[in-house]
Amino acid sequence: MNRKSFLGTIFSGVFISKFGFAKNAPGVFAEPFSLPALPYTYNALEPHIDALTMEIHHSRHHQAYVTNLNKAIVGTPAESISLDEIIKNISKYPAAVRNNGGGHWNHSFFWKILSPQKQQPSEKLLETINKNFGSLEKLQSEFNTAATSRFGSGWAWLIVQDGKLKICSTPNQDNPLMDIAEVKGKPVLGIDVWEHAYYLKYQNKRADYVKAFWNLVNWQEVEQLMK
Ligand code: MN3
Repeated sequence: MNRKSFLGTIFSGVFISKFGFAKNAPGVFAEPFSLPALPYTYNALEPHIDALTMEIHHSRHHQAYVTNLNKAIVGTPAESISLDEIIKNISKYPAAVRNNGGGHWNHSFFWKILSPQKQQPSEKLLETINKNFGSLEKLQSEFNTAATSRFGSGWAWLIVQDGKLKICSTPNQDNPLMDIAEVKGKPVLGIDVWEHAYYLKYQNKRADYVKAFWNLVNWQEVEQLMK
């Protein structure tokens, strides 16, 4: 069943979107993609990420990626293709799909790997980290370098590539799942280093934002993503 016929059978109620988030089905004429609800409140990540930044980031920036992605695919075959499939074959799509589809995927991912409660990686995850990087500190230092040295806007990532953990970064709203990515793999952790993600609180001090990010990592989710 494609997305359109599915929406045609469901007039209201809750279902799971192709991205895996529960959402309300607004009706037959729903746009294909919609903004996932945050799994916590806007102020939940204080003091590391302030409430106003979270509100603008989610309700305006992420919403704009969703709105513009829907505009870019309306009337095209992409309307009935999952976002993961679109991302995997992104070289076949116009820039508007790459930028906004990437924006929607990356932000949906980002909200899930943040946690209001400070977490420690499990013993098992630490073992894997030690095997790949030597220590958690070394992983963090390599990740921080990728995040702070990404020129302009983009993301830094921890990925699984051929069973190994690696650090990489991408420009704009690209990600390592895209066929055009320089370094490819499955993201298990990522940080948005666009200025809109940190400027209100940290201004030009991206390194301080990256350092604060480690207080928010949802290690349970990271471990889950590695399976
Ligand atoms: Mn962003």
